Amino acid sequence: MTEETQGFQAGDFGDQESQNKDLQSRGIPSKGLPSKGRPADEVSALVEQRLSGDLTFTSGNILGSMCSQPHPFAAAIFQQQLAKNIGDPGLHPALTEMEAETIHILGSLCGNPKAVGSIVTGGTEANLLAMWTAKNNTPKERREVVLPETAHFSFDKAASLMDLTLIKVPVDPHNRVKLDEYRQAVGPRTMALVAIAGTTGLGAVDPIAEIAKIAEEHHLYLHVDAAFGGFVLPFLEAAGYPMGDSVSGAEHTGSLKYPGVFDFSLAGVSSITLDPHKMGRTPIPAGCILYRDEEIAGSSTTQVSYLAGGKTRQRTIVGTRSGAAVAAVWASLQHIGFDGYRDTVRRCMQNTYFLKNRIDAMSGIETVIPPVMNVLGIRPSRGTAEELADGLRARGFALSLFPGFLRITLMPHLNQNHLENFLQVLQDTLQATVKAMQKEETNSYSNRNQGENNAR
Ligand code: 0PR
Repeated sequence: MTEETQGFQAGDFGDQESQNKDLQSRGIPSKGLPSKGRPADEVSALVEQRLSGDLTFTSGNILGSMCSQPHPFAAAIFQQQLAKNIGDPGLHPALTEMEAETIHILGSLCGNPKAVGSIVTGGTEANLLAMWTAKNNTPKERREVVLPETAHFSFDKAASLMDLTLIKVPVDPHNRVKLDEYRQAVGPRTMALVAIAGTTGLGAVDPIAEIAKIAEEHHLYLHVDAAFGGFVLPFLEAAGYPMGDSVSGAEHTGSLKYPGVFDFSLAGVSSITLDPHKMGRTPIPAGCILYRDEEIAGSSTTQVSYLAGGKTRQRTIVGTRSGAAVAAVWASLQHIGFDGYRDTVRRCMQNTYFLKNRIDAMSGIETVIPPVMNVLGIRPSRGTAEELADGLRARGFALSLFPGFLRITLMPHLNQNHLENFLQVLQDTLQATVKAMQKEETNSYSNRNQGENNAR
């Protein structure tokens, strides 16, 4: 991190005037649209200079993001197809066919070669689409969504946009939704059920087989958010991490018991979100919504009459849509293949266990739950998670902060050197915290003594 960006808070947009002054003091012209365009090499150097303060995946300092450095081949294809707008399929019939094939491949990976769907901007759009489709398939007296309290905030956006009521169900110590309470939350106003295959905070997987049974019993729409898990779970077993049986309620005790089936092979599942731009190694933006069949998906279709190629339809929230993303996802699937994804997952899992074991052996820090996927939660035994996050950030490392713990995502861009480096910094940060605390304790002790002496 450069000195210039150190005081910048995420989400703090700052005030424009002082930002402009700051840029000018660094010799960077900033105010508005220049009347004459600047030469490309000059602007290119400016872009580099302006953005050099951002963290990069390749440095190994980003440990809390669910995105990664895209596969170079996927990035090249993206670049090659930049001009394509798949929102106008009449212009790009071949690309439209390629999207259908991509959906077929991803559907097969999720237990249903006949799935239909779209490549979208990411997990948020996919979850919004799922809730929209559930709404369109359900009478209007039913507007409640039952979901785990760990669900991603995109469902809060869906609720706000579509006037839905979210019934958030607590989770157990393994971060899986509590089934009895989930069952009790289902009622006459329930519109849809949501289960998560890879929670945002800890990568946990809900008991999806049981939830699918509830969906079947009550004829309810069930959406599975596998934005993260969709490109991990199908490869775990082949990577050497055998899947346990979630139906029997097997707990993840750290003895390599992994979650069971999460996908369309469960009859109750109506739709699935999975994000190529997370563990699928593609450039941003690339999410995917899969529906079990045309009957479910059909309700969210908008007919468009005037585009090239005549009447067409859209089933996404956005209109103009990146065709480059579609080509990049298709090309990644072809180039990386099952074995490539299996190897990526294996490497990420090995890194996860490497880090977990080293952190477990360290004093002053512990892991939150045994990892289910390549997501690790850690919390300090002294001081708060916020303090630890700040300490690490001051030393250049970015982790995600959740209530009471920090999230490390062991994404494909991380290697053993990065992790060794991080462990050293983690150790230093923890020691610094302990020292600061000891100093504070000594100070308050000597202040107290001083006070008592003065009183005598
Ligand atoms: N569902 C789940 C389970 C998620 O974890 C996320 C995002 C979404 C849906 C929404 O996906 P999009 O962000 O693609 O719309 N999970 C990450 C998170 O919130 C997103 C992320 C990725 C955030 C990279 C930061 C980052 O650097 O942590």
